[in-house]
Amino acid sequence: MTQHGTPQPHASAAPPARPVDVAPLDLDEGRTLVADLHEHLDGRVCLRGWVHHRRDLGGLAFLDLRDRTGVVQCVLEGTEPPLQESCVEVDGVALAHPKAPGGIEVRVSELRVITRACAAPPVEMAKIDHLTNADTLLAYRHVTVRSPRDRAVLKVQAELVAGFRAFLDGHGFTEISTPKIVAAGAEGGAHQFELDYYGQRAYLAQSPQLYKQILVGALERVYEVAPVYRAEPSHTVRHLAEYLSLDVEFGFLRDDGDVMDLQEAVLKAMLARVGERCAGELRSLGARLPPLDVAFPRIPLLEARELVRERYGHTSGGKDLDPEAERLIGRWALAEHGSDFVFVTRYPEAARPFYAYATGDGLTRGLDLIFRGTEITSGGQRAHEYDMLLRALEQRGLDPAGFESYLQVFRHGMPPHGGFAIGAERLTALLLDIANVRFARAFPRDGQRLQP
Ligand code: AMO
Repeated sequence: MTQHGTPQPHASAAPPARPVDVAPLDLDEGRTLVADLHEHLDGRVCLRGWVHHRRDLGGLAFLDLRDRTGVVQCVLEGTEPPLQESCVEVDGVALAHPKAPGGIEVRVSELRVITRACAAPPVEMAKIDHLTNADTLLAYRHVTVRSPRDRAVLKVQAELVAGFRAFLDGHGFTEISTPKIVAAGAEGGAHQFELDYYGQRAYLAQSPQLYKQILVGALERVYEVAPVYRAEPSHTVRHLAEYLSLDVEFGFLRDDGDVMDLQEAVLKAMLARVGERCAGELRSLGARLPPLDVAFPRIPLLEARELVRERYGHTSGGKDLDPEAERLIGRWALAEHGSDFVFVTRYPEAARPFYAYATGDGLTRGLDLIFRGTEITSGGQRAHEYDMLLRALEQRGLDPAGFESYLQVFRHGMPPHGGFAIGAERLTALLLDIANVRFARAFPRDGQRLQP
């Protein structure tokens, strides 16, 4: 029995349970992966994968075989390879071959077709180029997404997300899952997808904002990895109608400085992981990691606008920074601080949603992070007092009734808190120098696209 007043042991402070013995599982039994071929030089191998490319050269057929780890050149005599993208299994011998891509070639003794492709792919997989034919590539995305380039992009993004989770798991955060069908949008009235919910009007969630804040009351530190929906009126290369939002929210912070410290640490951990695990992908995409030993500079929005005007002669339109001003402030951060990142802080109330923490001087503790000249995150400290929120809603002409359960939480003790959200596709695209954010999502949704 615990004596009155003695602190209860915290669940996460308890010793970890003994690991359960799980039988080892080898899903690749009897098969050699392309990435492991160098360990089997001059030995017999059995490969499984897709016919990535094929060509005939006077009695010899060359077949590039692709599996989940890479592509290798295979040479066959006498057998005609099946159509591109057919699934095959080949037996053969792995040989060092300096002229073959990757330095290895497989001399095939037997080829078995696992699944025969019935039609040639609509686009030559080995020759995909994102600068041309964007519409064609997206129209046939179900096949073109198999290209080495697209696969590399998705791999890097998966590592970014895994790095995000790993870092936060290691710092006392709990992963949450919040509704994507909601009664009111958190990010302002426009740009919402409306739907009929059993006869009631509902919307697709623009962000998990209000729910992640509510769950700070339960779990103190939370994060979510989930798609969100924006009925964007503008068709640009940086906007999607559905994107992956990497959301963070945590309680008991001092001010927005803590939000920036956490954000910087998370992003550096994510990028470091990509550096460790995706060297091949980065090389093939010609991408470079930003320097990770440089602190991200921080500049208040009003100073940033002024700086951009004085230094580059650009007057930013609107209350925010326009895209050109973002690009220029990114240029300044690189020139003056050697940083690919820059925080823009202290946004005016008029440029932030009602939940931002207002400091009473017309400004907020809301901030954005710019990476290589484009905004990739928004965040900041939030209003955590009931009256403050009511005032902010009224100021914006929003009906408190639409936010009833959210507002109620602020009557039950919410700590000072804050957080941020990273747009996963924007981060991926900027990291990998992909001009159109659509190519940083497996199946992008935009004003023109609902298929595939
Ligand atoms: P915000 O609306 O600024 O903030 O979105 C956060 C980040 O999400 C990305 N993003 C998009 N990416 C692709 N297509 C879009 N249409 C799109 N819109 C936004 C951007 C952006 O920086 N609730 C707040 C976050 C917070 O304060 O925690 C929010 O959603 O990279």
